[in-house]
Amino acid sequence: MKIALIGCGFFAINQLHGWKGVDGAEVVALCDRDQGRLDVAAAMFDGVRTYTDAGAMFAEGGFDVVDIATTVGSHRPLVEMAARNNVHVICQKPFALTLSDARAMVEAVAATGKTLMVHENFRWQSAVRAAIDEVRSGVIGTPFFGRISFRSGYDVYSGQPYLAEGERFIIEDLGIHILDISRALFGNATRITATTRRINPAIKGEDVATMLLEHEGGATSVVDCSYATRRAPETFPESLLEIDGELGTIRLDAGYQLSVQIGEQVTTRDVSPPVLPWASRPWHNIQESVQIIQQHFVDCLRDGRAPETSGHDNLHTFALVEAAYLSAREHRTVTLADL
Ligand code: NAD
Ligand code: 89Y
Repeated sequence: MKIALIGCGFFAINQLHGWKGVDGAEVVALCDRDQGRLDVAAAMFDGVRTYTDAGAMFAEGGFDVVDIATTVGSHRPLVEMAARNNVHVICQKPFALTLSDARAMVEAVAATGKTLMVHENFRWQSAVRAAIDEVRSGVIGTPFFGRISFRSGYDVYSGQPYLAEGERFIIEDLGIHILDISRALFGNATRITATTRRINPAIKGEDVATMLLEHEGGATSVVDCSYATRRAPETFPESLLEIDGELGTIRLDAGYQLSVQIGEQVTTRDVSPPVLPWASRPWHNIQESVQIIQQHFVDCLRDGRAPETSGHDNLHTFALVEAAYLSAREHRTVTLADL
């Protein structure tokens, strides 16, 4: 698979390192409007073609997949450009600005018969995946309750200044991942109730969100996110999990400790992610998941199956984001089927 990447910014550097470690993929073209960022990314690859204009890159072609790593405002035009040029697409989260944009983007790629995956990587973090695998194995029976918790005081604004500037922050940026983990564990949600707060006066959007979800299978989950929580140990960027099933419980605790309890029997194992050669703490957890989701995408294309976080699948996660903001704004429970 020949890969072209658009948007060589803060996070794309991880994606570029990730692609180097993926079997069956080769980065052949890079695009960024910013020549300086383009040059930094291009230095990672011998003989890569570079462009400051995505249209020019598509016009020259020569790649099978476009990996869109820009911020959300450009996702719809770039996904639609990719569809017009008949290539497979990976697009970073948040997939779109609105649910109607997201639906149009999914339709545009579906009409070409190509594959669209949203880069929704948190469910692929190896520690989170270990918990998902335990749930899916049925070891604790049918889950009836879950808490997925992400609470931190880590300064995310210095690396991603735009996070401090948008009307929306934590649900759209981070909560989207945590809601997606909840879907991976418990299936689609039918209703959501949310509250939001802004604690940090230096930012525009909300930095705290607490969400209650009812799932189709009958489970209830609590998804809570905060970037206003000072605590030791600082757990960024760990998602902590508690899952109660009819036969037992699963917990992913701070420090990547996974416990499975069946009756009185508790088994705890260390599921710490490796620090890949190009990665650095504390981001290594996220960085590893980037390479895993990229390999998953290539494997899915090779096997002719849909990626777990296909564009179609991600509409459910994206709808939860929209519904959470609506719920918080109108102080009411939102039924997903109404969106
Ligand atoms: P960034 O602003 O650092 O980088 C974006 C780059 O895209 C910039 O260099 C900009 O010049 C370029 N760009 C924008 N529009 C363009 C266009 N039309 N054509 C060519 N280049 C264009 O942003 P970032 O922090 O790297 O975030 C990028 C995306 O990654 C966001 O959607 C963010 O939410 C997401 N992200 C995901 C994770 C994750 O774990 N999945 C983590 C961090 C960020
Ligand atoms: O942008 C966010 C993401 O997707 O993961 C963590 C992050 O970088 C900051 O919240």
